[in-house]
Amino acid sequence: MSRVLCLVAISIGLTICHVSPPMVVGRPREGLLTGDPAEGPTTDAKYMIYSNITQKVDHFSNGTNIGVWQQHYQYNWKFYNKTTGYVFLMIGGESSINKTNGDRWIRHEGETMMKWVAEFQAAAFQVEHRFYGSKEYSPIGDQTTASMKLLTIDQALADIKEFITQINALYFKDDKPIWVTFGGSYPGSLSAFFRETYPEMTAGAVSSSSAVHVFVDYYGYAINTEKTYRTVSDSCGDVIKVAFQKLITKAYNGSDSRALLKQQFNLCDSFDETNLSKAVQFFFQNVYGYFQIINQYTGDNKSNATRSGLGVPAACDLLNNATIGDEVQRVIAVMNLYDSWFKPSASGCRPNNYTAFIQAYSDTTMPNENVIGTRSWIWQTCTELGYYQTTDGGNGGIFGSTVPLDFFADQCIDLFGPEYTLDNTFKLVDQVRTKYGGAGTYRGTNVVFPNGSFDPWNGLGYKWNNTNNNVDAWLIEGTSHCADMYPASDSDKQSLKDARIRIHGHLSRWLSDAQAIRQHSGSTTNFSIFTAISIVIFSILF
Ligand SMILES: *[C@@H]1O[C@H](CO)[C@@H](O)[C@H](O)[C@H]1NC(C)=O
Ligand SMILES: *[C@@H]1O[C@H](CO)[C@@H](O)[C@H](O)[C@H]1NC(C)=O
Ligand SMILES: *[C@@H]1O[C@H](CO)[C@@H](O)[C@H](O)[C@H]1NC(C)=O
Ligand SMILES: *[C@@H]1O[C@H](CO)[C@@H](O)[C@H](O)[C@H]1NC(C)=O
Ligand SMILES: *[C@@H]1O[C@H](CO)[C@@H](O)[C@H](O)[C@H]1NC(C)=O
Ligand SMILES: *[C@@H]1O[C@H](CO)[C@@H](O)[C@H](O)[C@H]1NC(C)=O
Ligand SMILES: *[C@@H]1O[C@H](CO)[C@@H](O)[C@H](O)[C@H]1NC(C)=O
Ligand SMILES: *[C@@H]1O[C@H](CO)[C@@H](O)[C@H](O)[C@H]1NC(C)=O
Ligand SMILES: *[C@@H]1O[C@H](CO)[C@@H](O)[C@H](O)[C@H]1NC(C)=O
Ligand SMILES: *[C@@H]1O[C@H](CO)[C@@H](O)[C@H](O)[C@H]1NC(C)=O
Ligand SMILES: *[C@@H]1O[C@H](CO)[C@@H](O)[C@H](O)[C@H]1NC(C)=O
Ligand SMILES: CC(=O)N[C@H]1CO[C@H](CO)[C@@H](O)[C@@H]1O
Repeated sequence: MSRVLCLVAISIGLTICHVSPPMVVGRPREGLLTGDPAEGPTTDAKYMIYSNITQKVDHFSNGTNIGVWQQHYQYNWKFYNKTTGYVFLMIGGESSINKTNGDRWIRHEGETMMKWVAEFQAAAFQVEHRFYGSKEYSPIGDQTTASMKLLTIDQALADIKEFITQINALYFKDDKPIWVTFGGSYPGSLSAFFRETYPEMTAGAVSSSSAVHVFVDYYGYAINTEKTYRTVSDSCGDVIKVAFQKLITKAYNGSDSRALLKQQFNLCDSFDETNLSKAVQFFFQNVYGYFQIINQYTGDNKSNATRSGLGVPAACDLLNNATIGDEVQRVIAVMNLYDSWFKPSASGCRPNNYTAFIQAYSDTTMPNENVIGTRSWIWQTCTELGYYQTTDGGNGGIFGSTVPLDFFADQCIDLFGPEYTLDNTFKLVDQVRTKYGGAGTYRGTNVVFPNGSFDPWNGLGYKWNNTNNNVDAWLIEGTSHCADMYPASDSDKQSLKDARIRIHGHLSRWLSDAQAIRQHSGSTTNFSIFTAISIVIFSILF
């Protein structure tokens, strides 16, 4: 995908591929919905609807002058059976749904949700997240700081509520539909938060690899990344550690030494000698980014790259191979392996200019998907999510103390203005954690939280079962980020096969429970499961 994106970008005269590392605050440069065409059948176009609904720009303002915007959605009605009335919604987020294979979650019949769509004869929808679609499908049409204030979790959840309401009126007027939401990563958190906030709208929620415990200084990501590499091969972790120590020495050993690094790492830009500490932070963040992204998708078989072996074991084979050269050269070999799949720029050089990075993502005109998605994602991390992948776990870590909290704090100020301080981020992220309960006091019911043991995000995952609330959370041994969402294959680990069976078990229980209520609810057009459940509980108790 990134190869395609880079070519498109170049052909329209952009140099964006020169500025952006492979990962920006834990989000792949291309967002979550990248990947090759899934294997298996694709729903015929005649069953697909690509359209939009009118949404309020601001759901929480009572002003008379409230604008509207068009929210894009995709609908696959091939399997829908109105007798049972099931509707599954894949929640969008982190990128546009309107790109090559952006509709894969509701069109590729091998994707796990689609298997269940076919089995339960459900309608399948995907809805775009505000501020991730193109200019014409965005609340304001720009991404100035003033406009971005409308990019909040609360607004996104209210969009989903409004979406379901309008879709019911549009397609399911007399069907009394039963909705279930799905999502992975940040949209997985939305799936869980939606269940908590508007329980009357759905029967349950699947929340895959969701970091619901929003947190500012998530140095646990680096600790977990180290753990994955060491689990695969302890010596491989040691090699990374030696390499990073050598690199730290070289980076501070004068401009000649840095010029050598530029050459050795095939960097597009020289280190900025006028702001050395920032330049060195940026360099390390980018090198660390390769180890993050290789870990985050290791063994998930979601794309040609991972299916062909791009992952931690392959990286460790290189790192443990002294024939390649010293530890630093082996780190470069790992970066080359990644870049052989996802080219960092047209000429193949690696971005190394923080100023250019900031300049590119300061563009508020929504010129292309890369700028839109990256700017919105960084905004969300600065204001509500945190997720800063620092190396603040201490000097003992294999990545050293190379990426401090300052790096991310400066980024918020540099992109959004002086009021977006670290204090502000702490305050806002705390508010979100308190409001939705984080990993400790989540209040939703009928939710599953699968998380991967190799997924560096899992430290922020929901951690406890809550049988009273029918919340089930567990760790899938040996898988990484969102592995349960991708097409099943015979070669999948048993733990992953079991995880899908377990999610399926919950899903089918939510549906049959809701169905029982639906059958009893007479001719109510505005069917509310919550109200109906209360009635049933009431009638059981009395
Ligand atoms: C969707 O939005 C586009 C762009 O704003 C608009 O031209 C089109 O009429 C909308 N379609 C629907 C079905 O509302
Ligand atoms: C808008 O009106 C609702 C209901 O009347 C009220 O709860 C809410 O506080 C008002 N919001 C603002 C921003 O005034
Ligand atoms: C729709 O669902 C009903 C109830 O489960 C079933 O009897 C019917 O056969 C289904 N229709 C189709 C076309 O499968
Ligand atoms: C989707 O993308 C295509 C091509 O980039 C564009 O022509 C179309 O208007 C977009 N549609 C929506 C709904 O964003
Ligand atoms: C530090 O720089 C000096 C002078 O350029 C060079 O001789 C030396 O090898 C460098 N040390 C390291 C560890 O790169
Ligand atoms: C270096 O960059 C940071 C972040 O952009 C900025 O806050 C700082 O003032 C810069 N330092 C110098 C010396 O330019
Ligand atoms: C991925 O692999 C499939 C089949 O092996 C091939 O058809 C497709 O072109 C590949 N995609 C890319 C982007 O390399
Ligand atoms: C180690 O690297 C060398 C040089 O690239 C290669 O020829 C050799 O096959 C590798 N050894 C292993 C065990 O991968
Ligand atoms: C970094 O990019 C900025 C903006 O494009 C440019 O002015 C500056 O010369 C670049 N710095 C280096 C060291 O290449
Ligand atoms: C939740 O309960 C299941 C068994 O029902 C167990 O397998 C799982 O590990 C538990 N999860 C946690 C986080 O305790
Ligand atoms: C991915 O596929 C390989 C080989 O086909 C298999 O060994 C591995 O277990 C699969 N990964 C997962 C997470 O199931
Ligand atoms: C529900 C669950 O098992 N969550 C786990 C996710 O991964 C972290 C780190 O391995 C565990 O601490 C959580 O308990």
